[in-house]
Amino acid sequence: MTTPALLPLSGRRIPTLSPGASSFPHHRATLRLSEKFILLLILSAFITLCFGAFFFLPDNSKHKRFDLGLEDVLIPHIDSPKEGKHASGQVVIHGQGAHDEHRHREEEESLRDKIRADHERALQEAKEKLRKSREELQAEIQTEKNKVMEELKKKDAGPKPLPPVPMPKVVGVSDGEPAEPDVKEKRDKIREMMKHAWDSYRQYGWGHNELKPLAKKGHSTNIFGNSQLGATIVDALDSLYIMGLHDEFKDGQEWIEQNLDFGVNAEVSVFEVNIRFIGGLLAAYYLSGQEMFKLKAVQLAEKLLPAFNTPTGIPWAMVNLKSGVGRNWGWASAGSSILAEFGTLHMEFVHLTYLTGNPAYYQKVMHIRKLLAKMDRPNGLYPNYLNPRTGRWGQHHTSVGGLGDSFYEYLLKAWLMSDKTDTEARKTYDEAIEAIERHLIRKSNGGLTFIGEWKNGHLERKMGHLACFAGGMFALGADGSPDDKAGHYLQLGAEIAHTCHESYDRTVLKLGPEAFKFDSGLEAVAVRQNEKYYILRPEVIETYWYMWRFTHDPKYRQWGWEAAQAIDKYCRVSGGFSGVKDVYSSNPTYDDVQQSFFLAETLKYLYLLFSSDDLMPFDSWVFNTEAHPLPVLHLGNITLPGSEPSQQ
Ligand code: DMJ
Repeated sequence: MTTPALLPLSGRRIPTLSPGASSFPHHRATLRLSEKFILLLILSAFITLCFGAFFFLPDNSKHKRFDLGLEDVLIPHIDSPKEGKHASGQVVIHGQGAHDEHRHREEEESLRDKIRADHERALQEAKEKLRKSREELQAEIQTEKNKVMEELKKKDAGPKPLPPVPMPKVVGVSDGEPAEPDVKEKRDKIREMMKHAWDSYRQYGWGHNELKPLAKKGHSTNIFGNSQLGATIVDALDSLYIMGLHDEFKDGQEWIEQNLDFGVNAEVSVFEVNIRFIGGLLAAYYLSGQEMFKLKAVQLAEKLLPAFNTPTGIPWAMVNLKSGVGRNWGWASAGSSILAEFGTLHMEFVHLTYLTGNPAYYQKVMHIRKLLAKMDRPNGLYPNYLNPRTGRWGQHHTSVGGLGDSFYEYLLKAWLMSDKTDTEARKTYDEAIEAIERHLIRKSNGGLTFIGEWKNGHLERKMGHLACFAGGMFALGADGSPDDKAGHYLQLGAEIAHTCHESYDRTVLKLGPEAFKFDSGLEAVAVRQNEKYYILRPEVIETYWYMWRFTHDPKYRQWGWEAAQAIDKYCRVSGGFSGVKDVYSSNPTYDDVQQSFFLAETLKYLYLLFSSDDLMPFDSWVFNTEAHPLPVLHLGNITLPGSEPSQQ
């Protein structure tokens, strides 16, 4: 048997004595050994106790150390004149006798309890907060999710239908074949020109915005951003329909259905997109009854709405279709928006509200009208520039041509389109036209009536091709004008038509220049080289058509035919139709652009000029500024959403 060694607390079993093993001679030695053993045992038990005491001290004592540390950090205010702090951070009580010491201990204890309670409460609150924020976060995520779902649902369902509003009666979409064979022949020729323009675009520029008829490829300008939105397809659709080119119409319809997507990263002109795309899609919808066109128009209109997010509600000229960020043209006076742009939204936007039941469109354009009505007008004239941030006019330039033109046109047409119930629009138009006549319209020495441009109190005796549309506008507005001036305005329309015809007739190509002067012995001719171009514009032919409808004077058909022949002779190329750079040159160069408005307007007006009046009659249809026909809204007792007095 080996002598048991005092084993450390290693867990090995301590050996015991066997009962039958003791005898006296060994007794003393045995006893001594036992005593030693017992002593060792007691000693080891004591050491164990000390160790245990160290490791198993009550929590409380550890907390005390921790609490003291916290006190140091959290409550420096426990310092008092009587108390100082030890370098270790422990509170040192300067002795004042046993009683004081006891009292201090009690105070300290209660202070600790308070701190502990505060601490626990703070912890609890923090936990609560964390738990609450998470919930809030979840709630926010849920709200976002719901919104997206709603949007998706809305998208799926398309625009909200407007149940009680009847579809306007689509009348007058007849063949319009003229009785006279020679007129029919001319009309057929116009249809053939349309087909050449369309087929060329179909072949060389399909899906692009416009066509380069000489290069035989697609073309686009900054008004459409760097996009391929098929502007020519949308702009041409209703002309194709009216001309009975149904296969071509179907082709365009299919392209729009499958390809026209407005979620593109393109900065477009709000005005151009409105008059060409929204106007074109709405007209295609009303003519064909195909819902798809309406849905596309509404999708696009939604993309334009962010342009109205300006301090005044006057929209930016351009908007990025994807981001919704808007801005103005860099060239516009003092960051201004342009009168003819923000003032040429009314017709389309009223129709959008009518068709969708969404008051937003109507409210946006009515807001513009109300804002303009409140502003001072120099000499009763509307300047072309208005700053959308400040709501102040920019340069005091007024024009019935570029930058001003269709603002006046839409005032009149808002009245006509409302079945003559929007008398506010009519009154605004009458007042504006009166001021224009007083300050801008003059007779040249040779007896030609022209519309000049007003620049800071000075009349520039120059008229743009664009201003030639006004002949048709004066004739269209004659009926209903104040003070029995219908005859006067019809006459004014005829005079403008005559002047504009002269601007064509005095050129070599028999096509009108971009701008012409009445100055220094000059009458209706362009002076500057950069004003001698003709880019397939419609305004002069547009006026011939209106004048024809109101007077049936054969000269208007004659003048229209002259223009059609000149276009066919000088602008036609194998890849479509091109603008020309100098109408005074017998050997003109081409600009190599087939503008989308050539198909939308120029050829449409020509076709209507050689059709009978029962095709698209004026009492049922109003043409937007891009010649897209929109039906007159016979609203009767229907109130447009958003037009209720409280919402205006
Ligand atoms: C067309 O886009 C519209 O008629 C617009 O109002 C101004 N001019 C162009 C064509 O010239």
